[in-house]
Amino acid sequence: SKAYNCWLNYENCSVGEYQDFCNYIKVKSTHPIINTAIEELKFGLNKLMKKEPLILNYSPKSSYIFVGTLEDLKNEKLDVQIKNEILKEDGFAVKIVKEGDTDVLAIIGQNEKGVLYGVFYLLRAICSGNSLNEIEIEDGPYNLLRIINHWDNLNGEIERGYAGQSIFFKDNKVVEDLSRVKDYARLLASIGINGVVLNNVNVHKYETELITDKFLPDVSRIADVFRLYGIKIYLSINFAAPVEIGDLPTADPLDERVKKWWKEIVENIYRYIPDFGGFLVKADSEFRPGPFTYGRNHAEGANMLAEALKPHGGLVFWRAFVYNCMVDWRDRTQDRAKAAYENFKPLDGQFMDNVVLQIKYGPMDFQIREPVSPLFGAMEKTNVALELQITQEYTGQQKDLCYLPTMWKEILDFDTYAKGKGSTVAKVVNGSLFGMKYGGIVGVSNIGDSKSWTGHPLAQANLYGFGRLAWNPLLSPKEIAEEWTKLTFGHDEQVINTIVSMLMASRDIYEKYTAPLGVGWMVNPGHHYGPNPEGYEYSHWGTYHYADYKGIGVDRTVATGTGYTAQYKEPIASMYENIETCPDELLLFFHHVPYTHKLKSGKTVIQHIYDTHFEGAEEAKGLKEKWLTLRGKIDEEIFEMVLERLEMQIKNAIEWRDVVNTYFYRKTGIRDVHNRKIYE
Ligand code: BDP
Repeated sequence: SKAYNCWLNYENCSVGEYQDFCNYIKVKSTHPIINTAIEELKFGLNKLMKKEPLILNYSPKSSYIFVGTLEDLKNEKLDVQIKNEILKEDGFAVKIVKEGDTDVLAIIGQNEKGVLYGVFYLLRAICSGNSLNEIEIEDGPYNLLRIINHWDNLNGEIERGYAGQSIFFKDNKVVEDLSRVKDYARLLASIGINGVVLNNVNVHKYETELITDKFLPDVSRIADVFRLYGIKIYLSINFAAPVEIGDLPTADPLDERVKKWWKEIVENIYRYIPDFGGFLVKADSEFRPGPFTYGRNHAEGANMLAEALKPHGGLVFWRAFVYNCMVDWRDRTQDRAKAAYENFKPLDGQFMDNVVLQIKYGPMDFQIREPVSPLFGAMEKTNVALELQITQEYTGQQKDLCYLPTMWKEILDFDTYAKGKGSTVAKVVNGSLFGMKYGGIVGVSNIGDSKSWTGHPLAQANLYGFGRLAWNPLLSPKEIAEEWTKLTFGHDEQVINTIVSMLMASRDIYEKYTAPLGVGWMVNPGHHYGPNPEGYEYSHWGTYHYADYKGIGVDRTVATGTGYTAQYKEPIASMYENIETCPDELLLFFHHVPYTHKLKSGKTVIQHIYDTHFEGAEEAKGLKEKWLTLRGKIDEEIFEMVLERLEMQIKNAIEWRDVVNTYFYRKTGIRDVHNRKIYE
């Protein structure tokens, strides 16, 4: 179905002025990834022209498309000038060049993956209606590592998954039929993804064995599928594996037996999967085991694994999501936001060069509004990667529309001032700011075995946008939304304008009807959907807002609070520390204020809460109104699927509005100045 084909449906468009080039494809290489590239080009052009191009290994008499690497080009007589800083790893060029008198559309990759990306670029350009004059490009990824994390369990469930069951695992086995995995690999390669972690960071009993002979033959089948699309696979591991599945009495990373155990495990993995990417590790976090158990630090833990992987070219993604999830809520000096920095800053410089510290974008946990983690400006001698959550755990669970590239772009553009002005997160995580070897962007997957992959068909835009921003963080969220909408729904102006405007407004709308002013949470504990203003207020997870009858917010200042603001560089530290300069949208993240505190907008905090909640719920209704104008203009199945979700969103938004407004009215006794109905 159309929902299944996502942005690769090649409908609603045609080859147009590209026609002359598209009858012949010349390729000499038989590299498996080039074969994939040819297969994709053939498939796409066939759909666009309703006719198969001919594949040749010689030059035809008329115009054609040349496909090959820079290396392949050496044997050709094409007159190609490549100016760019000779195409970064995985980069490509698409150009119209001459061979004698013949015009040739050349797709040239820095490597085979680059060729595949070039093919997808060409197909995207044709389907976006870009004219032949605009086709020329030399492009390379901004980030070396563009990775998707799956939180899939072997029993087929997906932790925080809102789009069905795993496409990899079922009944504690790898699925037999991997055709869906292949379709997934196509989608990912088309947006430049080059790595996938197959299993959940919470590695339970069965998953611990994924690294053993019991599962490796099947895991390697998955690797075989992804390999053809230039995607490496990685596995999440259990730090206590030597104890749990080995015979060792300890998992102490400095113990020789433990080192040897991991070395052998890793050697065995590479026997099955010669291009295995490496490990992802959640250690000493939310009851997962880690080096702390043995009195070791996280550099010692990570390096032990890195040493085992190094000879094979493997990486360790070590997560910075380490905090005490058993905080005493009565102790106001405790601050979960400080944990990642406190744990990892002192270790800067101690990690091996094949360790990548994977840092969630904010200091808490994927809220709709958080400041950017101060760790990004602080690790100057460590490879780092930015972790985003594509799956909408706290952002509407793929029932509510929430286009996330708008948020991600703010994060990537955030200036850490680590080396003066212009030290953006984008530059930190691609390694350029501090001259690091590895860097990149990681996203927790939002797909499952649902018909549309993502449950909410419009949530496909988040996966698409993730890949596009990981490739090029300089793109704007709006450009990406337009591109995605055209590829998915075609070129009808009204369709494009309507969907793009819905996507672009959606993050603000969601923020308006949920937790206000950066305070976060207020969700139902456990599953995290729907409002519950004190759901986590007296629990040990460390996610408090401290609302009482006088005020709300967390004082994280140095002057009177937890001192978190000091983890930022100047001038950011002072900007947050000072209530006058702290941005409204993060006020309650950094300050505890009375409800009558005036925001920069001129409104009091309490009135802002009322207003945004009334507005948010109305705007959620407005999304449905907009969508209804598209009836008959887009695929009916998708239309209905989205409509159903928009109705769920309206219900959710109304519930949030009423619960949050009532909660604050009761806390404060302060009336809404407009006297709207609040359920007292
Ligand atoms: C939280 C999720 C939990 C994950 C954890 C993590 O609620 O399911 O295991 O993050 O990232 O957001 O490890």
